[in-house]
Amino acid sequence: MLRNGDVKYLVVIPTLNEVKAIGLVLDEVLSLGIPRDSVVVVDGGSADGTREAVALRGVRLVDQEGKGKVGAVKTAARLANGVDYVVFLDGDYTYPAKYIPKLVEVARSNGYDLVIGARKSAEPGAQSLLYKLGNKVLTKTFNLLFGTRLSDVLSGMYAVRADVLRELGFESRGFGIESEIVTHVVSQGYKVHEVPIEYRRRVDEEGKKLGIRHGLHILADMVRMAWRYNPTFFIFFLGSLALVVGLPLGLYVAYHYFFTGVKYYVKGLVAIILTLAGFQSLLLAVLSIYLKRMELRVLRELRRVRQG
Ligand SMILES: Nc1nc2c(ncn2[C@@H]2O[C@H](COP(=O)(O)OP(=O)(O)OP(=O)(O)O)[C@@H](O)[C@H]2O)c(=O)[nH]1
Ligand SMILES: [Mg+2]
Repeated sequence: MLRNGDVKYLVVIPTLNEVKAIGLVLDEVLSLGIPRDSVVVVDGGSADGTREAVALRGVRLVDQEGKGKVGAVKTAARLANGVDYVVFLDGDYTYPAKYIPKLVEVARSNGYDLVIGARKSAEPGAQSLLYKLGNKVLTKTFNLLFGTRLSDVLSGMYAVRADVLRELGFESRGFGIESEIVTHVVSQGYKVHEVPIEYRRRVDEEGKKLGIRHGLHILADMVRMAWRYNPTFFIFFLGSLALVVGLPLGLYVAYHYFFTGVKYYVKGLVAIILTLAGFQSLLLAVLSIYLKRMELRVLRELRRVRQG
């Protein structure tokens, strides 16, 4: 496998019916001097000549296990034995391959576990308004849920440490895999970094697979993973909600009790329960932040000890 300084990496290109683009992608990757045996196409069952285009260039093609892009990444994790990093790159010629060595170099020299190629400038027409908006909303939601400040969580181009990739549960569906990787990385105290890259328009507009439904799936997966990896946000949110309703209601009941003599028993009881539950949730959220910080410290220390 390829060495970049003293790191080995494997370039993985997931494809599903990308016959018009995959040849361009492979030619671009190989033109960088990356050896053929460091490149693998993980295919999801293309039936349009993609497989032949790959074979023509002497690049290895592996059939993915399971379904969806998540299946391709899972397969890649299995293939990445003996390398330090895996660099993913979509097979639709939208991501410039020239950033492959840079992503690895930035990861290696700074000790980052994940380096995302963040789409900073897009060729006109590369992203529809809806696509752009969806991407922004999902990235902002991710930042809110996990306390990060990333700009492109769903990028299809990134370098990730191979052993970190192998730790994943692969529980997301399809295109949610990118956010699952970032979730795992940030919640286990690994280090993530972004490198700005450009984004091209698809060569094959008809090859588009993403729609609103996919965006909603990604969102649902994010929330599910936040609940499991980092419930602080939810406890805080529910607690705040209870207080926002409970406190004014309590004031209303108290006002009438003292100034008009009207006694609201049920409303009073509800206000007390909501206010108490709200305060307790906020305290719990603080506690869980401390626990999370402690977990991260322990994990980092464990890793340091293991590395000797
Ligand atoms: N192996 C595999 N690859 C897939 C699968 N679904 C999509 N891909 C590939 O994953 C990459 C990203 O998919 P795209 O459809 O380009 O998704 P996107 O870039 O978010 O959105 P558009 O380019 O606008 O469609 C492409 O190279 C696809 O061919 C799948 O089920 N299995
Ligand atoms: Mg694409």
